[in-house]
Amino acid sequence: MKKENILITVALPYVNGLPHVGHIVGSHLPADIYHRFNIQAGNQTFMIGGMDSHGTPAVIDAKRLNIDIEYFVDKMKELHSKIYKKLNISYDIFSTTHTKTHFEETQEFFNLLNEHGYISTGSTKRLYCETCKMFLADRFVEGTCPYCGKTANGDECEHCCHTLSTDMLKNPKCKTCGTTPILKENTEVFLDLPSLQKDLDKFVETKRNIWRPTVFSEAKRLINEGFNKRSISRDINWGIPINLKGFEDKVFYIWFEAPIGYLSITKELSKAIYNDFWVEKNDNKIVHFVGKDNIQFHGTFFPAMVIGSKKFNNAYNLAGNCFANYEGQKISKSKRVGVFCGSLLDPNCNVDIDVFRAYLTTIIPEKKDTEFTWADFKQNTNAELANKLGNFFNRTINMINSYLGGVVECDFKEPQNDVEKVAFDLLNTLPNEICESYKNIEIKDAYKKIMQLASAGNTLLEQSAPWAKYKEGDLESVKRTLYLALNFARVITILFAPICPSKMTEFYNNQLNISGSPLESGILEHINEKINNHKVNAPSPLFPRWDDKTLETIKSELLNFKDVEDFLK
Ligand code: B3M
Ligand code: ZN
Repeated sequence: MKKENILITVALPYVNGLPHVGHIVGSHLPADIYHRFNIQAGNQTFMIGGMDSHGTPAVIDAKRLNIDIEYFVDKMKELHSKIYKKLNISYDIFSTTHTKTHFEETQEFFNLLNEHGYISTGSTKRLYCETCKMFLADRFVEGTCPYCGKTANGDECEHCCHTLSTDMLKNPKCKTCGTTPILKENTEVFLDLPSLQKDLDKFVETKRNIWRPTVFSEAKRLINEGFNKRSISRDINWGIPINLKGFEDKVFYIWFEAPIGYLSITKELSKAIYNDFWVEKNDNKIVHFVGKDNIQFHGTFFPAMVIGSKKFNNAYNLAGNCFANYEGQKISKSKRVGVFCGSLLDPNCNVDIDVFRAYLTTIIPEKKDTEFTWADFKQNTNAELANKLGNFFNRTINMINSYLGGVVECDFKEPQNDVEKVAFDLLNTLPNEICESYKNIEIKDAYKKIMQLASAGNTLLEQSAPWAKYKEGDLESVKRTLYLALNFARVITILFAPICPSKMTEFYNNQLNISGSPLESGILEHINEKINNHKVNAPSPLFPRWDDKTLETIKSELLNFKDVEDFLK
């Protein structure tokens, strides 16, 4: 297979909060699994991310906590990094938009857009708070959403996901003091989206069969609605100063500069990688992983900026997800609905990360909204991990030890009966299908098929009954069955490793007794090879079953809510 170069970007989390499971399944986890799979496939793959450190959310939070904003964003980056590390998310770099590199990259990007005539200035009436003596940008104001009637911030409605501008809010109020703002003339910098619309539409059309249907249709819907010029300046003193005469005391709108963070963070990783992906014209692929509320910006606004730059490359794919809910409700920090990842940093949190990742993989909202429930978490752990996969592994290693002294040696040329034939065919076809699913970023599908392999392994053992054959003295049959079972186990271990990296590595080395890593570069080129004349080690259970008490313990550890203030004291 031809090798590819892939740059994976993960939506840059806002600095004003810690991630919850919705964020993890919406971007970080699928990106990580895709990253690990591509390394296995022998592709040159990088994964980048970082803190979205500017904008009104940061200002508001630092003020609320009464701490220096520089210190605040630094600390938040550290906390986020720790959480992703704990979850075994394999970032090559997790940086921030608050770097010199990013300031320069943003200002250069702006210059390009300006040179090509896509920037204009003008004055507009904007909400102004006479008590606070300031224009109320984005989250400094809240009011009633014109689309759904619920309370929304000035930049977006969390309820219906519409992007808003502050003037669209009904009954606006200053978030700091509650005053009803007045309209006051303000000078602003605009990005000329209408002149980019046609080229954007052309670009999006090329994605008809590449982007997921949900992502493609959302971008098309927005393009068909049409764009106005979009203000990219904000009247706050935290962010990247606008490098345009007369506007130096304003900063860039966060959604203008944050996506440029993908470029600057790649540059921090390596100048050569930056050129290779963002500048050179070649077959390299950039793939964005984003949650539902980020689809519009990554499907329209940012690609339009990239087109307008006439220099940089747009992403090849946009893996936009839907929402993950929690026990029938929308995840909400203010209502404490959901699992929030601050809890993972508590030293007493002993949740097995691979078991957690495995369940989270089953609720990646690839095609539609999904649901986190404790009952499903337990069910997945017991029925899939323990009973299906773990049990198959354990029985296989156990029987190889009991009946064959730990060594599988078998001259298996072709299947000799129907049971063997079914197993042998699956062993030779399913792995390729699983790789296809991973490649197409259909990770849930890959998961299901891996479990299908484990089931097929169990069926093989059931129907061949090596324990009975052993008693009958038919050692040849025992060998044939366990040869197949061992090879099933090897293949499953490698293919499940992107999802459960620690457990699969442990099983691969310690029980299957294969050296190296199941995640090593290029390993999938050998996926269809068989091992033989091989000695395994002693068995040991990999995935313990949970009873209700275990579930309660896990639940209390994961629901041990820890917010920013718990770490910044
Ligand atoms: N920070 C929104 C979010 O955290 C935003 C993403 C930026 S990606 C360039 O959901
Ligand atoms: Zn709304």
